[in-house]
Amino acid sequence: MSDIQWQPGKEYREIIYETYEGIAKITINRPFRRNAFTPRTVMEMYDAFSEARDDAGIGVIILTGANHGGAHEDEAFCSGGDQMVRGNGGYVGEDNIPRLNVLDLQRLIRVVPKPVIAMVNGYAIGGGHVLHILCDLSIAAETAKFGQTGPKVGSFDAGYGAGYLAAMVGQKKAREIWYLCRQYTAQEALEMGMVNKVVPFEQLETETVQWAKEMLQFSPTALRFMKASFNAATDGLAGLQQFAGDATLLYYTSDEAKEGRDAFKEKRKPDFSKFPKFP
Ligand code: S0N
Repeated sequence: MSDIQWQPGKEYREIIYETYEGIAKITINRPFRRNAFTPRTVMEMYDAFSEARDDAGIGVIILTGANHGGAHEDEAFCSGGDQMVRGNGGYVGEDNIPRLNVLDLQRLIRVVPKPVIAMVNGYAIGGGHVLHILCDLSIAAETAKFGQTGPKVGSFDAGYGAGYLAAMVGQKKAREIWYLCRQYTAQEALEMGMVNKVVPFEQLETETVQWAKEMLQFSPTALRFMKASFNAATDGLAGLQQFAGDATLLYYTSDEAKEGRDAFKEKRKPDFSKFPKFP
């Protein structure tokens, strides 16, 4: 897809984790099922996103799907939950426990304090469509297709999959997407405002990495606060918690906060008088 020299990272069974010059790439690797996710796929993605979050050398994360190498029109980003392992109370993994653990992953994509780009190489359908919606940015191949299928296949995502989608494309369009279960072209997704850029399939990775590199030149703290700020506007108290946590992190690095800590450890009264009371 490109000549970028990705370095292999932690090994998984159902995904691939790679890095390149401050960028982590997480690839769902189940092309034979259009990159549908099982509980294990989701657990591995959760682990990989945590890995990228904890690595101070990583500034941007890319989420994509593995190509099977056929016609570009047949490739998939992710086709949602794997219907073959869907039990009566969720998706059933090797431990026989039915789970809806993609919800944990959705939260992590939201709160990881680094921009996440969905590199949409093909079908983004069902729970896979929700994953691209949740990423900070989406860059799509011209041949990618987008849509929800819940009402057709007996499932629904009434959380981010509904409310956040509506915040993005508007109430009427979001209802159309869910009520009619149609598929939309990349160009239509661009016009709806749920994709940032559409490029020829062959240029997808180069373009996505270029976007990542541009962001890597900028202040990571500024990007972190902007992400938290956008989330705070849509995520209620959970969004505010993320924003407030980032403010606390910044405060911890100040001499003012250190004075409180040091005074406690030195068993003395803290002296905050020297710190400015800005207007
Ligand atoms: C993606 C589609 C449109 C591609 O069509 P195409 O190119 O004609 O390929 P197919 O021949 O259909 O597929 C090729 C092979 O891949 C298998 N496959 C495709 N998708 C899945 C899938 N989702 N699960 C399992 N297998 C899949 C096909 O069966 C075929 O295999 P073979 O060759 O052996 O016959 C088309 O494939 C399509 O429409 N796929 C289904 C899309 C779908 O309905 N997905 C599920 C939607 N629901 C969810 O994602 C659940 C949401 C969710 O996770 C969630 C949300 C909120 C709260 C909790 C949850 C939760 O459940 O965890």
